[in-house]
Amino acid sequence: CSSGPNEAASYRHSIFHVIAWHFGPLGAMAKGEQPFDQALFERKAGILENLAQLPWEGFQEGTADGSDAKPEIWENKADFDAKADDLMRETAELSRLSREGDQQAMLAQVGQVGQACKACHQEYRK
Ligand code: ASC
Repeated sequence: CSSGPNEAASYRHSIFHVIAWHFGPLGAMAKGEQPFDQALFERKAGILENLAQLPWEGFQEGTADGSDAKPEIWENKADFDAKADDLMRETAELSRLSREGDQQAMLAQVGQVGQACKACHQEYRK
């Protein structure tokens, strides 16, 4: 797998791509664009809980070039890290709720995860 000069950026971008792949159907279920499927939801929520832990080690100093990452990430690292924690916490909650099987709570939590994605993108993605 070739990754170009900025391997850290390629790494984290790949993870976010896989996260978006698994989040897509859950977002569609939450919007009523796809029928609710407990088994699928539970499987993807578990995957997302694990995936959410992976991108952050790719945000090394000096790896903004040629990526969508804004330099502000490294100027506000504590805030960025807090937003990373938010995604990890919200996806862990999604996974926990999926094992309880309360459909309404699960679909509401999809919104919380989406908010965690969005909050970071607004400030730190070009
Ligand atoms: C997605 C996706 C995001 C988030 C965000 C939620 O499906 O790719 O970045 O949801 O749009 O607001």
